[in-house]
Amino acid sequence: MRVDRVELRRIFLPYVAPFITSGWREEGSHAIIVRIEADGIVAWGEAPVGANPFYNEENCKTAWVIQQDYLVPMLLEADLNGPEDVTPAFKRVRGNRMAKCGLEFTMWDLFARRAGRSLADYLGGTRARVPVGVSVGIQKDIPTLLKVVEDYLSEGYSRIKLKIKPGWDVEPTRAVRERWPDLMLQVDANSIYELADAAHLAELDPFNLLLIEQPLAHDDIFDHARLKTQLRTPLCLDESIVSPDHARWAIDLHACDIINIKPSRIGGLADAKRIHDLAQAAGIPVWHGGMLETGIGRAINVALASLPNFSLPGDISANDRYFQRDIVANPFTLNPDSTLTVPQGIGHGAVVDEAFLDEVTVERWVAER
Ligand code: OSB
Ligand code: MG
Repeated sequence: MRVDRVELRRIFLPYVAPFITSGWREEGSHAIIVRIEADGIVAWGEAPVGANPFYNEENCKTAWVIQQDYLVPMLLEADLNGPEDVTPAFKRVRGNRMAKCGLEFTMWDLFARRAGRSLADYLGGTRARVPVGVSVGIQKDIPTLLKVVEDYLSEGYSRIKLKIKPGWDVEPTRAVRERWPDLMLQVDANSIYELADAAHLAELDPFNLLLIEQPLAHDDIFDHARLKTQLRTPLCLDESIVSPDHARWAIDLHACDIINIKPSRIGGLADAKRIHDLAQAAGIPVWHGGMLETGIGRAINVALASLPNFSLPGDISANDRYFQRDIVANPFTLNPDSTLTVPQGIGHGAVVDEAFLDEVTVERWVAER
């Protein structure tokens, strides 16, 4: 199959509240929204890039340039037999996985639609509902944090992740754990610590956390293997796992107990599925991370999270946790059991609100064959 037309949009869609981690603060989504036409079918996707290269090396401007100058021309040249052919077609472009994912996701939606199947079913999903939680950014003080967590729990979320950093780690985690002794609780450091901080990180061990996510450098595997021997809390990698090879290296080196899968970080759904499968074969649980996606990326994440080895709740909250108004007409709502329902319609199932998308579009670009 040949692609006929690709339309890219940079958007800005404000969050309900700024999102603050150990390394950055963002006020809204700077995602690139992708629309592709092929074989008379229209499909949509999203590259959930941010304003700054503080999570990984990319930002919304680098992804925009790489898509226009390299990836879209390569896609228009390619003859695709299925969505698995997209990543190989981009092979000459090193890295830039977020730029790649926006196009790759859209082609999965397109092929699923062509097959008349839901994306979840097309990917091999087995669940009708996926368990989810909330990732809580760094707050100004502990009373504020307790109030924010309490509000999410009263909305029905049953798992909370706390962003941590030096000076905001043991005490806030202790405060949340003391207030809710049975809560499913985990923490995420976004690469701010060093191996020399191992004894400090071990102070989190008494809090019965599900996991600690990415304490050390964004591109490290070796030191995480060292650190893991010094912690009782299960160690989870996010930033470090950018490909199936990285997952294999981390598993072989015993650098993690658990893997966070974000298909955007990995450059697409095909490689994300490979990581899911190899982790399952190795007995390593995975869970679905998030990049504060719009409703389009969120629907894609929900579809992937319906695969069988996603065994912990995902960072895939309902749309209203992120945006007052989203660019889709059918946002997810939280079920009382802290799950989201996997869409059963054709493709990923997100219905784009094109009029509102126009309102939040900052820049638009089109290429045709
Ligand atoms: O490290 O998991 C992360 C958001 C942006 C970039 C990195 C991360 C996050 C989150 C939010 O934790 C997860 C979500 O709710 O989308
Ligand atoms: Mg993370």
